[in-house]
Amino acid sequence: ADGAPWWTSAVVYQIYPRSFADSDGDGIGDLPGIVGRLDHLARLGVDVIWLSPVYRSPQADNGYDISDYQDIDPVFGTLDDFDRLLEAVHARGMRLVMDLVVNHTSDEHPWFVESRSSRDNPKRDWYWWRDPRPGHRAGEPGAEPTNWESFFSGPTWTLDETTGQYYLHLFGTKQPDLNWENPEVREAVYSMMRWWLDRGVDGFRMDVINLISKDVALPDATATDPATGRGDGFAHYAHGPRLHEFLQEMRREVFDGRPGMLTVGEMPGVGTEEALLVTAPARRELDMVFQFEHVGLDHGASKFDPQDLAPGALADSLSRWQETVGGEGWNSLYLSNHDQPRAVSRFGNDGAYWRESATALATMLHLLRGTPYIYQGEELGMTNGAFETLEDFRDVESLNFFAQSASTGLTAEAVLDGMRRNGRDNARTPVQWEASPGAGFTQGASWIDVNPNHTWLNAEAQYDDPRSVFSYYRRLVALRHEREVVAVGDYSRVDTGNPAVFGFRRTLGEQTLLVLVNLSDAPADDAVSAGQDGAELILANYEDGAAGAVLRPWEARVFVTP
Ligand code: ISL
Repeated sequence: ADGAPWWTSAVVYQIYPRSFADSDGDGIGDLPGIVGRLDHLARLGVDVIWLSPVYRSPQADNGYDISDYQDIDPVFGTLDDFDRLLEAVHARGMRLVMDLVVNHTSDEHPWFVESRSSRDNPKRDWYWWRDPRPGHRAGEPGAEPTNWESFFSGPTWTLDETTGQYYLHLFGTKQPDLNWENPEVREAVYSMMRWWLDRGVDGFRMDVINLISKDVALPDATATDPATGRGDGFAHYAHGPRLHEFLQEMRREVFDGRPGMLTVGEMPGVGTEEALLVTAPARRELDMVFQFEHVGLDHGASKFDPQDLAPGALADSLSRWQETVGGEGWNSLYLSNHDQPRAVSRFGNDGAYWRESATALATMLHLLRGTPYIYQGEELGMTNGAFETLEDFRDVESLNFFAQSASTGLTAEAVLDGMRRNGRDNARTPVQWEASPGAGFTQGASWIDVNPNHTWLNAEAQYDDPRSVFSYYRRLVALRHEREVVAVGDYSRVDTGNPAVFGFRRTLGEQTLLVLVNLSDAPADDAVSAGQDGAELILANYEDGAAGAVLRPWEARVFVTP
């Protein structure tokens, strides 16, 4: 659209390299593996690849713990492999966006190794070091400088014996938080970012970027869990007083004079007001953010205590973000990524209505206002993993939670059930390319089990099938390229009289797109009458198109006028 940024009509595809394609048979995906599968992305028609971290890393959190920002981890390849990938991506007219993990580093990063070496090391202040709580002996339970619970269970502080002080880590013990208050830290990060842009990358997805500014007083959480004595410190370590200042500074220092870039900030717990501030173009912060409201709807006491969603809850949440952020600001649209269970298993019905619900959810997501993200395998309708025992899981978040749950009174079976439903490993089983053992992902032994359903659910089986989930995703991606109304049309909700049926309109000038999606297993009467007068059906996910006024289970129809 005239004057609209390029990414309004773009679709982004996320690659989690560990699980995408393994070229050397070590059971772990790698960069040459990605190059070998780029035709898949070209066929799908996506515009941008977001590559999850491939930097040098001890892999304590699968690369979200970086020990060298300017090198590639040997499990993924070399810098030369990276340059070849970038060239191949550009040759196909796509862009490549790197993952930027700068709230924390690995404890094996030279910056941290120096910082921990002595209290007066010049890099001491690059991280958050604090004395034990007054009146407590270093190392005893409760001596941590704050009572915060970390994202990966346990305290957010670990004692370093060398200097008798604690360091802050909002995630795992091997992921110490950088101190963004120190201008040297910020300059080091910006110069590393410029180095990648100079190499040719097209922007960054910024990991937990809303956590870089903290309340420097580091206040305790007020509510605590009696079982652990710890609580949620989010109010003190997220959206701190200098967040917007840091983002604006980064924009000036890194992105000024470089058009065509993409910046997307991952912001767990962000609300609509803050998201609008970050994405309103005039404020010059980020292009868009990942918000978490809709992926928290089914969380109970924790994410491992999943609850069933009320009908309409998903649509209500997404609709509210459309109305509050999507006009002046901009939304990222996603249902899955490497941290979330598979969308079709979580929000759809991966049994009786597998194909219908995968395509219904996709219709909803891709026709909202914002930039859609496809997570690898979602375009095939990949489902949650088949994890039987504890030994089948790999993720540090799940394993730490399981270890801690023994002391919090939950039964092992209940926790395992939660991990099966909501654990991050669900998203991390290998991409299913073929029916063969190893699913075309690897010739070796995969680092995490391939889903047994790859025998029928795989890319090869879907490419030439016009009814496949893959073919449907192709049409959705193409629609955004072909129709301006999809890219930049205004959003308004349509009341369908049935909470399970999500209806919305997109309008641009005289043109209107009407989207009706039944997000349930039950047929919905009369849901269609709203849209039929004079409108042309341009997309539907049941073979016989628009038959009658009843929307069948997980049926989606898209009309355009005039
Ligand atoms: O996965 C989550 C839901 O429980 C979040 O807590 C997640 O850890 C959070 O969204 C931050 O995610 C990002 O940073 C983490 C990393 O483990 C995730 O993979 C990454 O996407 C720490 O770098």
